[in-house]
Amino acid sequence: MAEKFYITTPIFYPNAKLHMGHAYTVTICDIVARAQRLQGKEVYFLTGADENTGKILKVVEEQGQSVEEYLNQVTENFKDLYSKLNISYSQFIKTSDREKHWPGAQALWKKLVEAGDIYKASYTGLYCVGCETFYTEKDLVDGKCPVHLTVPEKIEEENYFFKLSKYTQTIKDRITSDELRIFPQTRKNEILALLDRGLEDISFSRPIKSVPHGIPVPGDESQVIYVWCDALVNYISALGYGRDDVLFQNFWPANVHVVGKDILRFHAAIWPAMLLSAGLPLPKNLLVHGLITSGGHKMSKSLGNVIDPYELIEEYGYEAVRHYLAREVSPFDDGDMTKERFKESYNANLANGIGNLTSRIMKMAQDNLEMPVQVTEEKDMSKYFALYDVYEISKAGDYVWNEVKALDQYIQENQPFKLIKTDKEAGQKMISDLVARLYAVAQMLNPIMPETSEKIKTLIKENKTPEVPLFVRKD
Ligand code: ME8
Repeated sequence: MAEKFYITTPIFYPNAKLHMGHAYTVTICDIVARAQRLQGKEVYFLTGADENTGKILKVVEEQGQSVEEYLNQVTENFKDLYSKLNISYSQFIKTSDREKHWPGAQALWKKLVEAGDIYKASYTGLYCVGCETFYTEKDLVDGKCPVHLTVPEKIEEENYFFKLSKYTQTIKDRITSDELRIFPQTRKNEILALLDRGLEDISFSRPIKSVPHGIPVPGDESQVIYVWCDALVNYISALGYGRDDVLFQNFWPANVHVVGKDILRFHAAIWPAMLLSAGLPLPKNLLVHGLITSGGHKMSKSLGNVIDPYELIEEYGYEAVRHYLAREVSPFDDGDMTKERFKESYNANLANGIGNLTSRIMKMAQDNLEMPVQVTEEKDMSKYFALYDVYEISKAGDYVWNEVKALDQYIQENQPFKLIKTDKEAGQKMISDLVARLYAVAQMLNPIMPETSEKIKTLIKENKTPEVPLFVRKD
């Protein structure tokens, strides 16, 4: 039976349009998913929307839509971007889905109760609805939420609390021992430092009036499950936890949750604690990527520097966007992106790089070989795929482009187009070898640029030069 591989993206909030940052997360997940499939694994790739948030209420009211209509529209928008980026997800989970998500969320809640980890308490706190998080005075900057720069709401209410503090040591042990492995090391250190300071119990429910479309707390209809508790459960509810758990049995624990560094604490502390409380295995890996900035600043509407993936897809094609995200943004650090840098990389790596190389080699092949080169699928690409196992996505991209460069250099130094005139047999052999190496490049390219990979393979199988260049230089 094929080895299983379960990978997830965060489920995104539906109150704003997806931008390049979201595109980054789903694209690197897709690249990892495709790399695993190529190695023969059975992959389950989950994504979705985090819908039970109070953030949407204002927008819904302004637009005069029902919550359901609004959410369905947003889902269509999310799916549209995923399809434009050729994201090979298995399921899109919506947390408003009463059939697929609610039973899991409520079943998990009951497990927390059974473990004695839920208790009622009065609470006074500062809540930022943008973050869906409580803050303390000392977290604030000039009295404002450090992320949204808005004054948080002062809340006084009776809530259900989760005994997060109880799990501090166990989580610390699991992370230290890499049973729950966190990539990169810097994020592992960051969460370990947080755990050293100790975790505090956390409010895990809200009054139903704050999120009327939220999931009711089992046994207390006046409260809804806190949106982060509800959202994290998506990773198992989507697999049927709490209803029909065939997929759950097959795919849990997740091989990797991919998240941005902004939500590290939720995934490396709160989620593991919930799983421990419910007696469930922890995910194996957490890939915590950095955030994409634009021209050195956080992307924001007011700065006018939000990079819209649609615009770049329209101008350069979606595979150019996948290429940029895979290669030019480190999966472990923040990465800056500008339209100028995008164009430079496109011209150097795609138009003048792989596009030009394919034309050069296939022109020589078409003109000088009587038959297509008999290529075989290279099975042993272990060195290349090993990079994906440790989420070195941009290094994997570089690995492919190093071979592109090596082929360019080989042609320049050995000039097969001249050799063929003086020694036909030797010239043909050299060109055939180049074609075979180009085929290996196409194979490696598959996770990053699946369509270009197929195009090159087809050209090789038909012994043809591309009728139009694969990538046209932009000026
Ligand atoms: O936090 N660069 O949703 P969200 C890179 N619903 N990635 C970015 C980014 C940027 N500039 N901006 C956003 C939530 N992201 C919760 C998640 S999961 C159970 C619930 C990506 O819509 C990145 O993956 O605010 C980040 O973690 C996520 O979007 C936050 O998305």
